[in-house]
Amino acid sequence: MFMRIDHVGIACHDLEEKIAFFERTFELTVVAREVNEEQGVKEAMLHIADGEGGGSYIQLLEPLGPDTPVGKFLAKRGEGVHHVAFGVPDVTQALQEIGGRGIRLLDEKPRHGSMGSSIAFLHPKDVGGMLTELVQAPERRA
Ligand code: V0V
Ligand code: CO
Repeated sequence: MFMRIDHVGIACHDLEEKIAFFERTFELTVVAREVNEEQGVKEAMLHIADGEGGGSYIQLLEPLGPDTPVGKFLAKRGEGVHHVAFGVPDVTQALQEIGGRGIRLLDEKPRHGSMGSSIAFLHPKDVGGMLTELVQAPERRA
């Protein structure tokens, strides 16, 4: 079901400051930036590697406000790992299969994610305390 780890999401107060830290400390490069109103974040993807089915990234997340998933997380827990995202070939099918195994789905259907992907989240309480995201890469156009 999981093809790879697509990204690890890290919650931070100041996106620009964290990007600069990751660039100078780990020599990573930002390959995409987006404001995602629906998810309540301003985010940046830093490229790690390319593999079969897509790349892997660090995703830095700054909340658009306190009453958003990442805003609440920062207030409660402070900066740090917010979620782990797994690459799947078909996010709709993966949701059906995982939901059928009794895991609570935070999204019944896929939503818009970084770099044109389709994403959906699983409840952290049902996955050993880890907020889990499923990512389907966008269709490649010839
Ligand atoms: C909350 N909890 C977490 C957690 N956030 N546990 C692990 N990791 C997290 N990130 C725990 C929390 O401590 C509570 O446990 C319990 O879950 C319920 O949390 P809550 O504070 O009562 O509820 P909320 O309102 O904070 O909601 C939490 C959930 C929410 C996870 C339901 O954040 C959500 O729907 N997230 C999915 C969307 C999202 O995170 N979007 C931002 C990334 P205790 O204290 O009761 O034990 S967007 C993104 O990744 C994009 C765009 C992309 O990849 O392209
Ligand atoms: Co993510």
